[in-house]
Amino acid sequence: MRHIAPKDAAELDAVETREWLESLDYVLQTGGPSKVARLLRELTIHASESGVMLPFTANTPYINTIGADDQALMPGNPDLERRIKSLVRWNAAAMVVRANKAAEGIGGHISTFASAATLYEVGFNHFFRGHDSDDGDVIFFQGHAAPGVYARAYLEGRLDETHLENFRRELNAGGGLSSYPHPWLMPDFWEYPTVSMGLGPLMAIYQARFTRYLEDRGLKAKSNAKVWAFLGDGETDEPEALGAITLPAREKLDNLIFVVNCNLQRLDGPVRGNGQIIQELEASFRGAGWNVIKVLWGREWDALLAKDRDGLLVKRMGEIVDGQYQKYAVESGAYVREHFWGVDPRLLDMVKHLSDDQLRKLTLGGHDPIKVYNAYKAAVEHKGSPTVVIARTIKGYGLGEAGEGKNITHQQKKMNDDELRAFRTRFGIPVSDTDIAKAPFYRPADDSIEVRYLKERRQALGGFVPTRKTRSEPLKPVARELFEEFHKGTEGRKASTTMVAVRVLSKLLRDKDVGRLVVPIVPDEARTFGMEALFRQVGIYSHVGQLYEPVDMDMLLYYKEASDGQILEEGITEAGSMSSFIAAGTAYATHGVNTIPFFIYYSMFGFQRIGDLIWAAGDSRARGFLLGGTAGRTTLAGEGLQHQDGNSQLFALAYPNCVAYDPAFAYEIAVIIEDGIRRMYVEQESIFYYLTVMNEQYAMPVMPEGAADGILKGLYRFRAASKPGAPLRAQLFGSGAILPEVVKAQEVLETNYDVSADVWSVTSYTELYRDGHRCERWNMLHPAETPRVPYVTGCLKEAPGVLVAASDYVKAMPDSIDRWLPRPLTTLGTDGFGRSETREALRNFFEVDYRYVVVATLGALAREGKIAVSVVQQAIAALGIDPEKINPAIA
Ligand SMILES: Cc1ncc(C[n+]2csc(CCOP(=O)(O)OP(=O)(O)O)c2C)c(N)n1
Ligand SMILES: [Mg+2]
Repeated sequence: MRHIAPKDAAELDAVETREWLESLDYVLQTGGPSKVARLLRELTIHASESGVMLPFTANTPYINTIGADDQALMPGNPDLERRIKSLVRWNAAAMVVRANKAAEGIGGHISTFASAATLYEVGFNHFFRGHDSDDGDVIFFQGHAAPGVYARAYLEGRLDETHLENFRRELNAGGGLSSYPHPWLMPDFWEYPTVSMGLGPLMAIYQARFTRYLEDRGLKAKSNAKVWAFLGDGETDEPEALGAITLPAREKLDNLIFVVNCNLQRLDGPVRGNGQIIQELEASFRGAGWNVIKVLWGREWDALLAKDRDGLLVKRMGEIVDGQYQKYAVESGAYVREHFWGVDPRLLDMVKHLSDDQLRKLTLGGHDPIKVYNAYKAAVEHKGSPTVVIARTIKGYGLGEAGEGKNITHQQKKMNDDELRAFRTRFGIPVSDTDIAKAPFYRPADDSIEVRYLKERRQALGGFVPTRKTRSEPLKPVARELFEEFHKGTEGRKASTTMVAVRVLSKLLRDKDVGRLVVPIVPDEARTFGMEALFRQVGIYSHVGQLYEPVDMDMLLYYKEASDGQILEEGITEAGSMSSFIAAGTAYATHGVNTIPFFIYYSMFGFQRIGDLIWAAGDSRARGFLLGGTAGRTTLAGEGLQHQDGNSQLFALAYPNCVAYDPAFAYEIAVIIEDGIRRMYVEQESIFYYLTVMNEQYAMPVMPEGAADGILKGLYRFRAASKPGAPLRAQLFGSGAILPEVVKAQEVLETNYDVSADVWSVTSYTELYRDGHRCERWNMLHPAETPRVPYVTGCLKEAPGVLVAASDYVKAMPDSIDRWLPRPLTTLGTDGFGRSETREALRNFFEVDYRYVVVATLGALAREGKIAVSVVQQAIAALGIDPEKINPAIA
């Protein structure tokens, strides 16, 4: 074989490549893209049949997905839009700078919005539809970009200078602005909270899915509304951000658009200094089945790419790692020429007509309105799958020396006079040098062409965005008859509170008024909770219906999927289910539909696992019922440490608008749910409910006369002492499945120890605790007035004897009300890690069965000198308790 010099080989390669490319161009010109695609497919097959192993890649080259030739012209007035954008930029930055001048440490972010301004402004001027239109979009704004959204609302005349002045000073006179999107704090403005990174994109996915659900079930007219989620590239590190992206592709949610602002930086530094976040994201989203649109290069690059016949530039673009790209962003044009272009004389040649300054100013795709417009246009027109727009930007764009592209930029909250002046000049803001130090806000007059333009645009697009308001009418109360069967008890038949809750749910689903509004949500656990009858009764929601014959078709309760199915069977994702809960629980505002979600799940995987989403539900003013199933540390037998929940009631206490109950009996559940629907959907309170329900079966008693009020307040006397005048007295508190143990203890105390006890059902320590503090606070602030008496104090003030509480949750629950009781409370609870064991063994281990209630009561009586210590010792022995057993709290 003839020896070929390496140089010749390279040239041959180049010639060969060019020939292939020219052939391809010919096919493209004569046959069009589909023919090219077919040929490439054939080639791939042929190559692999011939033993060629093609490396897998889910990536396309490091260039814009939409080529310059395929671009549409941008409507509107680009110059005016640029001017408006500059004003938004200025006011957003001024807001943060001023907040940090007035009060040290108040914080705020300039750089996030600076990088995303074009991404938002193109949306505001051309795409985001307000709720006044039938197609109102739902937009999840990146939390740290909030200053930009406020700045725009200021130009729109929706916020005034006082608001901006009080950014991050929500308690200041005149009204302030919350740091981030919080519907709880700004209920007329923000729709959804996003600042806990990762939750926005996740909630957006389920919001898009829930919109489809409403449409498919006929609860809302079909529309073209979109759900937009804006997120940071660093944010995609959060498992929640990308963890559910297969769902919208599977469900073909073309009403969902993600926009990832790839400024290549997170808080501390580069997102993927040694890699390329854009390519990584592209591969993930393409792999998941999304329509991916990369917007990497601004219009100035089009001409350069057109010259790139041999693909040298594209290759060079694709081989630079992000840390290096960030370096180019902060360096001079000469540096970029030498280091980026200088690797190949042919590349250098391409840019020889550009000055260093021009070279430095070549814009990126995410800063070019035409590129962004085309990406969004393609996204909203795309059918059959969700779209992600991956836009490349520079963090702190426009800040120059104050932080553009620098690692510190995320934290930059201040700008000195020089930096402000430079920023002003760059964006042409009419603020004089003398005023610059004050960083004044600037809004053109109402009849200025800028303000008129932006208002016209918003009007054409269906009103201001974001705007939150309640768009539904209050419901009528659910008819009392529905709940009455539960007040009567089960006449000795055993049932669990889970069975009762599911029966209430099933009856609600049949109700002619609220039935269709009920949204059962379950993460692959319906059978665990005995809900499988609902599969058939109302069907499992699936947009496409059921494309297969279910294996259990011949059974009564077969697995029925239907496009108008009502159950959201989410699969094994509590986070996804909770996001559905948020979508359904806020539909009264977002969609004008009063859907009532019931999300039932393994209680341990609720607050403990997805507490941040539950917090977001509270912030979002979501309504509905969370049902923590298989709850109770000792009630759930067998499952062990990871499953047995003795914590969730404690966690729930910290969620301000979560009303939590640990009910024991059927009628308690019925009373709570009936009242919950009334408070949330009739009275329109911004609260949601948490009920723990158990799988232990026991007979459900008849509701005692007049118990309803106490059930709701958190405490009522379930069974009075049979000998109220007895010398030895006690008050026993029990909750949930531990209440029957307490009732048993009452009997043993009476029979064997002559102690006569009242038994109280504590349905909610949380409610008692809140009421106690409410009264105390009022008393503190009104010292001259008759003190208010906490409900629990009022109930117990005359009650004689020692006080003992037992619950299946941590001891902190009963302890939380101790201060409002007439005497100290002896507490039994389940602090510690669970165990795989029988219920009986668990209750012995955690010291919460009737025997411990007896011993605790006797011990308290002994401490008061009412009985001899030896009686307690004898009881310990007689009841088979080992006083030297290990302490479950630390075992
Ligand atoms: C769950 C969570 N963890 C941490 C933070 C703190 N945090 C706020 S912004 C930020 C960096 C954001 O980077 P990126 O997502 O790339 O957004 P950018 O500002 O660059 O647009 C971090 C870590 C947070 N808000 N939420
Ligand atoms: Mg970033």
